[in-house]
Amino acid sequence: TPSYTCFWGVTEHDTTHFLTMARVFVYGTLKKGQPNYKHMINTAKGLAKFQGRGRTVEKYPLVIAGKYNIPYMLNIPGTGHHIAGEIYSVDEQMLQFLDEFEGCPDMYQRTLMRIQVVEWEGKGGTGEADGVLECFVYSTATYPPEWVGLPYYDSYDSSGKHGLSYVLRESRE
Ligand code: PCA
Repeated sequence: TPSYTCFWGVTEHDTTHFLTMARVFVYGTLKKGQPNYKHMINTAKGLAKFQGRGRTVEKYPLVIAGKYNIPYMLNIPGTGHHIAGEIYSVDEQMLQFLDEFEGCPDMYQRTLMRIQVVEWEGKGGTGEADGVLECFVYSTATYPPEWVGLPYYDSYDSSGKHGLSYVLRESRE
């Protein structure tokens, strides 16, 4: 009987990077269909393997802020909504790219948060009995205080009815 090795949801078929894979939960422009998803599938930046959908166990304020209409999860647990997003396993190269791309640690800080798995990709469980995973998330604690007064969302869509269209990095002045 063949036995399966499964580390952080990465199966034997792609264990070449298993020592350095990290779980990342994305809730903003890095999600499928959003303006920066292209970076997640650019193998020149490293590897990102989609693992499923999730939502934050804690509530947080998700706002769209600044002149470029950037989505930010404010690091204020207990305020706002459970935030919907996607769970990826990423290698060290992609994690390094994402840190730089997200302006970490100035704009966002990457911290571990508990994520409830909503829908898992493919067969097999998460490796956690209760379906809750610790994932890295880019949220911010370095925001202007007035952002707390902006509308809070429970999921992000750049073309949502809020009408605040995201300005790509390459289009900013
Ligand atoms: N990019 C990161 C943080 C917010 C954003 O637009 C993400 O999608 O999770």
